[in-house]
Amino acid sequence: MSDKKNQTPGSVEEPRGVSRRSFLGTGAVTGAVLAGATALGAGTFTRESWAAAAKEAKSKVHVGPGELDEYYGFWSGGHQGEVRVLGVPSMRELMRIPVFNVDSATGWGLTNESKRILGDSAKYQNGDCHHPHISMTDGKYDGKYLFINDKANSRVARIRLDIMKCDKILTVPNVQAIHGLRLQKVPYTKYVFANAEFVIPHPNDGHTFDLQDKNSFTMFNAIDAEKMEMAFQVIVDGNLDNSDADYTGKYAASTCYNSEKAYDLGGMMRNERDWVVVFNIPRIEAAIKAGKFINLDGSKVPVVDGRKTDGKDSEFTRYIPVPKNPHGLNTSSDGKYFIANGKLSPTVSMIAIDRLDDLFADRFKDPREVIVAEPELGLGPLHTTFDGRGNAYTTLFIDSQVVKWNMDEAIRAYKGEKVNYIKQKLDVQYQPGHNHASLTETSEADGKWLVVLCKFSKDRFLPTGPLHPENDQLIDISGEEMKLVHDGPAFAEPHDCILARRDQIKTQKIWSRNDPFFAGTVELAKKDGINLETDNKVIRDGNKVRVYMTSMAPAYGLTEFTVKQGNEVTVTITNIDQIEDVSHGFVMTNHGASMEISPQQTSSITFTADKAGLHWYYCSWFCHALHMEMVGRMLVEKA
Ligand code: CUK
Ligand code: CUA
Ligand code: CA
Repeated sequence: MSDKKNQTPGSVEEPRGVSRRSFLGTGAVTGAVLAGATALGAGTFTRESWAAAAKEAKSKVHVGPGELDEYYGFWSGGHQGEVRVLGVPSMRELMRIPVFNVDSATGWGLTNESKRILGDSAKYQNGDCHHPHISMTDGKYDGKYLFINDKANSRVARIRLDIMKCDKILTVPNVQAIHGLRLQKVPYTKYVFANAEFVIPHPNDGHTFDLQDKNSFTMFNAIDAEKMEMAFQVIVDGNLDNSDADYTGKYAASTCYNSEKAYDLGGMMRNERDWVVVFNIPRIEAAIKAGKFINLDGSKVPVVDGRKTDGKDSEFTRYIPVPKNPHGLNTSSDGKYFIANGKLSPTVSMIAIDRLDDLFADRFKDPREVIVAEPELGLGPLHTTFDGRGNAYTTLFIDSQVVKWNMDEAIRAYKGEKVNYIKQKLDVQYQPGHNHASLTETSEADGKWLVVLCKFSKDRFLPTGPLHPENDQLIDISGEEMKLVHDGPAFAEPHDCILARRDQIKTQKIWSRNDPFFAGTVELAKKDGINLETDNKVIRDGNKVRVYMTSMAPAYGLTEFTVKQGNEVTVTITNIDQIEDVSHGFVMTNHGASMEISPQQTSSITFTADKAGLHWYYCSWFCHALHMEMVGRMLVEKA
């Protein structure tokens, strides 16, 4: 049961921290003040109140042995670089999908198949994922793909949800730090919209540090979701943080916290207002079709200029001033609003999407006429999510709370009516960033579960040394009152997650032999005249040796082969088991080589046989009673 003082029914006034808010209201907030406020923001609980809440919660989230979860959750792995698959509400981790990291178990980043997908970017072994999003058709998840950004190396990756493997990675040209990422919802996910966060000079050839120059800017990026190629880029004023798309297919919007184009804390907080920039997708498409675009810094991607000229808007964009360093941008599941979360302002700004046509037709004197409410919610609003029943849930980073509020009532209050739009404030542990309600990004938001991704766990778990896990909390929102039901430790700041109904995700149980994931390897084998399902052969090609074998529990098709010292050895294995769940592995001891070969999969890995001697290889996936005996030997003859 949640604690009485967490609920502020009917109260628009923030019960505590008023002085802190006035601090934040001034233009002179410094990093130190912010950090101080952060440290103050938590701690109104008792061990007893947790214990009571925990007892009631247990029955709700209990998914018994052998039972299946109702929802798939896809979690960003943060700066660890992977995507994790969880079952909700049990919060059990089901799988990990390596993307921007190197994975020892599956061989991601080591195998030839993964290196082909990673392309040039294989040289980076780190990534920083924030925003996982599932492809949509008519505003509903179609279960085909999941897309995720890499802020660290400016990439966007696609995961095929039928096999839960990454199949495409694109480095976005001429920008730095892909952060906000969202998908077109309607009519289908034609575009992946990706914000590049940092302003850089163009060309970025080392000629200047100057960010105020007119050739210093960042760009909004649209990627063709099916081809995973760049579709277009839009130059913007200021910088870009988070984004979302609407339910008409016409508009996308992004927050900007650095309208100042500053490089320091004080500078980035100078303006009382930054903005939300709205992109008119049909106008951008039309301009590109008509050839009205430029190319930038040696890239072939069509670029249009969405900046203002002498205070006049471009045809492609509109800038809507909103208070102070906004962060999250969320489209309400009823399709009516873009909601910008104030961060340094205690408010969120509700932008009426049905006024955007008029905004682009220049029918308003002030672009802020599209704002239909600016409810005051608490300190540090970062992200908002929706239950499909007219309520919104906003994380308050500094207050360490989630606030439930009603959107219609907030609009009435903005018009001057005396309504209490705040329904409840619930303490979370601690400092929440994203929150995500089940199916919230679609027209089917069902208001059952809310996941809150807390940046600090402090005392919630057994201590793990100086580095603490984050705390991903599960909240039951099916009733009138939010109820915290589960604490889930998570590694390295997941930032964001997404929940889909389990019937929306359809996976294959074993690989198809003609899956494109390893088609490149099958192609190479064909050139060697190999039948992968039956042949166990060594092909010698100068300094290169290609070893082909099958695997079937509990044996490899080849239990020995011989190479010369210095040879470049490629081992290609086809798992001819047809039984679900019988995955094999291949590890060549002392050679840094390891990979997964699941039923009907072909995998290959290349290494240098640089040490003369006998080297055992073995199966790493426990596949059979005689799994330990699933071994072979490579003899490396002295050069
Ligand atoms: S961001 Cu991290 S809490 Cu990258 Cu979506 Cu807001
Ligand atoms: Cu095959 Cu263990
Ligand atoms: Ca700012």
